[in-house]
Amino acid sequence: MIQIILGDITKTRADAIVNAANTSLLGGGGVDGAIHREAGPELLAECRLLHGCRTGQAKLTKGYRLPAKYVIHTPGPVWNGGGRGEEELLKSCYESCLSLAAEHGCKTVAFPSISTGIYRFPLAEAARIAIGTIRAFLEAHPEMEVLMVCFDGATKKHYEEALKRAQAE
Ligand code: AR6
Repeated sequence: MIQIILGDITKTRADAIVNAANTSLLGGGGVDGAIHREAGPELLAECRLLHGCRTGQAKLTKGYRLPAKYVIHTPGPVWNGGGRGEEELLKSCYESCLSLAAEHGCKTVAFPSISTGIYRFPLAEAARIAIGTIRAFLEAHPEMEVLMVCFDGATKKHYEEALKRAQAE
């Protein structure tokens, strides 16, 4: 099942929350900054041991002071006009995070809107890719539940619209 909610992912009770990170995995602004702030310094200490992550891939840490058990860190693609593999890379972020969550026995996984903030990925396009990829994964893993945690109303609207369209197909 996919649920789309308005909220702050650092407060979300899920087995795993996803961090829209950068390839250093050493923190940053946006949701990444908020997750590190709430999780506490132990998160950064564990991230230092991971030696970064490639765009479109994912790595897992504990959640420390967060309500979530795990944080799955994934660097999304920076939008550069769409001709640099952005779509495939964004799809790969969602797939990599969901596979890692399943491997660790997570039943509930919460995602932020990867790449649509500082990385400027167009929202409608990103929502379509995210929803399509999550739905395909859930067909093979019906026991899992995915929450899309949107930080603002415009983002939520785009994900709801993408879900409605996918369900109508
Ligand atoms: N809960 C849920 N969503 C949030 C929260 C929150 N607490 N805070 C922000 N968002 P962004 P990106 C939303 O910029 O585009 C960092 O510096 C935000 O409104 O966080 O993938 C990293 O280190 C937007 O809808 O991530 C990278 O360098 C969405 O999360 C870079 O930013 C993603 O926005 C990654 O950029």
